[in-house]
Amino acid sequence: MLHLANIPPTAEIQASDAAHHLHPFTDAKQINAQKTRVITRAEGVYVYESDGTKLIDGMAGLWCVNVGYGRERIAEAVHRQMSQLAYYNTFFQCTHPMVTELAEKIASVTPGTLKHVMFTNSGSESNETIIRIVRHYWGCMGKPAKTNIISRKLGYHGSSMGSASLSGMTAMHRQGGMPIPGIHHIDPPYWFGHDGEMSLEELGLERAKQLNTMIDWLGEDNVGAFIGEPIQGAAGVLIPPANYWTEIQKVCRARNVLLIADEVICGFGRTGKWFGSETFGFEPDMMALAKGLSSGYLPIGAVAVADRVALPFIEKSGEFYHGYTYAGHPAACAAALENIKIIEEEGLVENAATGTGAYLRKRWAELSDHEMVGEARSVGMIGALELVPNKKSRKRFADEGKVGTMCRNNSVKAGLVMRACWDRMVISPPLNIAEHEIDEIVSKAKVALDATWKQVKAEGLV
Ligand code: PXG
Repeated sequence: MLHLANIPPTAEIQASDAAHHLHPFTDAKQINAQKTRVITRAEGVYVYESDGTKLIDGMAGLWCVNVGYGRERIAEAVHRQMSQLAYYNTFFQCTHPMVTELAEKIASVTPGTLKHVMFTNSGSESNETIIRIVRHYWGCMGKPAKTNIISRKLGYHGSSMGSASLSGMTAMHRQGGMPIPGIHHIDPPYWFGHDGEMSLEELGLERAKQLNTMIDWLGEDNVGAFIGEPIQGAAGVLIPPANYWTEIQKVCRARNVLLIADEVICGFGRTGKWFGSETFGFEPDMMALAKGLSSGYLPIGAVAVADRVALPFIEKSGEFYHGYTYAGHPAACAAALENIKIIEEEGLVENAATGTGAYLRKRWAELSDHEMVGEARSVGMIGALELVPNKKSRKRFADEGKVGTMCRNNSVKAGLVMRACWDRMVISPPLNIAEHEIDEIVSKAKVALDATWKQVKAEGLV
């Protein structure tokens, strides 16, 4: 294994970080006062801090390191590619072997007729590209008013103006002119969080009905697309009722509205099939991809487009005035190709479904016995715990997010990276995790839950 020499002392890194580095989704004043944790290396499912602290990474980085850390063969593939062709663009009648090979590979692993791929550098850019394609597509089809796009509250689609507008996070919208015109949000299919007494199936039907009502309200000729994550990750792993996506698909097809799956988290095996839309039985017209596409080894994203959209679009679009300098970057494509080879060779998709994924789901479900856990849910290798003051009801803690943050801090103290989405604790580990490592996640999660419950009671939060 390679070791990087000359890492400066931790205090020096933290001081430099505070002085010069503005972090994403962070209160800078608060973090500078607290000091950052410095991660210096990672191997398998473990990350290491500068002081040697070892953490088991229940989050695969940020929902992305599907093949685990330390894959020398990805580093070697990138090195080979950079030595041969470090960069060239794919504008102006040019292409290169890596980008065509990756486009063909994506077309082969995606279901149905998603045979056409436009490259980006992130999930945000993939969704930004989707907004551009939807609007130009309908313009080309002689329906230029179909500019409106419907998404869900609590959805997360990225942080650029368009993708943050698609996102249903009101705190983001409040920070500056969002959503942009033409984006509308309906309620998410979040059973545990809904205030009423609907069954799962009733909730699935009701949410699809909401989509239909929104289309009625906007007018069918003004609605271009509906977009959603198969499982809403950043909201706290909201797993929809089994009938939800098929009902949504019925509405989209009946109303001539494109159906778009944001597969940035769910794609590349996370849910036990290659794509979350396969797990939930629907056929999107477009997919947003990123994260697991390269397991985060290099930044790359993509939009996969089905024949029924791509073929008429290609025929009628003329020049599509959209694209990024680094789209289809040769080194990022090399990383993605090697990553997909690993997923295939090691059977990581099947592993998430029936191998260690099945073990993870069994062990994760045991956590529902804990006094503070209202629900322990999971699919494939993604899961969540609902933290509640009284497990007999779905009622929340008064100050939403406070207890989740406590639990997150206790979890890191116990040696486990588990993320808090408000009061929902989530995991999304590398897909090659071993059973004994799952045992470690579950036992450390229990330690964190116990410590948090004690604190909650001591502070009178129940
Ligand atoms: N779509 C989905 C479904 C995502 O989860 C994006 C798009 C945007 O991808 P980029 O590559 O532009 O970040 C994401 C990203 C969190 C968290 O706090 C989640 C994401 C990003 C940052 C933080 O859980 N997901």
